[in-house]
Amino acid sequence: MNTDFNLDILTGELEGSQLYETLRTIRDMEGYYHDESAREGLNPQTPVYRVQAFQPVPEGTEGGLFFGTTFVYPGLVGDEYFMTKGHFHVNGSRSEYYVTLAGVGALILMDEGRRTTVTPMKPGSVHYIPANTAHRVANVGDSVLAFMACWPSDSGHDYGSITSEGFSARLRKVNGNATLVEEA
Ligand code: PAN
Ligand code: ZN
Repeated sequence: MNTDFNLDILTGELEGSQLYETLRTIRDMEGYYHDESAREGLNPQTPVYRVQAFQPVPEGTEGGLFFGTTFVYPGLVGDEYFMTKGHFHVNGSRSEYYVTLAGVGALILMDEGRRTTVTPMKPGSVHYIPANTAHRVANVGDSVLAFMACWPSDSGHDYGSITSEGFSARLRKVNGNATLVEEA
């Protein structure tokens, strides 16, 4: 297998022969936003984010690393910014790096005690996501937010606890400002 590929460090675009592509549209985001009726009012085909990933070993392999770029499009569902679903790693000890390449956003982290914090993302910002920490990214700007990520190939993605319990706080646009609002 060819284990080299190219990253455009300005846009985040990956180029290579063996990349996985995932597109998440408004239709795919059922249950993730605070205002479900606002989501239902949007065109279901509207792109929310796209992921390109390089996975040189089978998912679940111990000791391997995966690499990917996520592009989060600008937009709102009600007053909540377009964002990734967010997840815990199934293998909770697995951590991850995010590096922002383009746009402005926010990294939303929630630890096992359901304490949620937010960190600004801008080109060049590097973020270490510790073990046992749910992670989600929101685009708070008017252009595409691109960030690259590197994570262990045996991390796994647990979305179920996000759809059932959610994060304890959400990033919402309040009086024009991105504001972390605790869930009622
Ligand atoms: C990232 C995410 C990517 C999409 O590669 O998988 O940004 O977000 P969701 O997986 O929450 O939809 C990562 O954190 N990998 O572990
Ligand atoms: Zn992850």
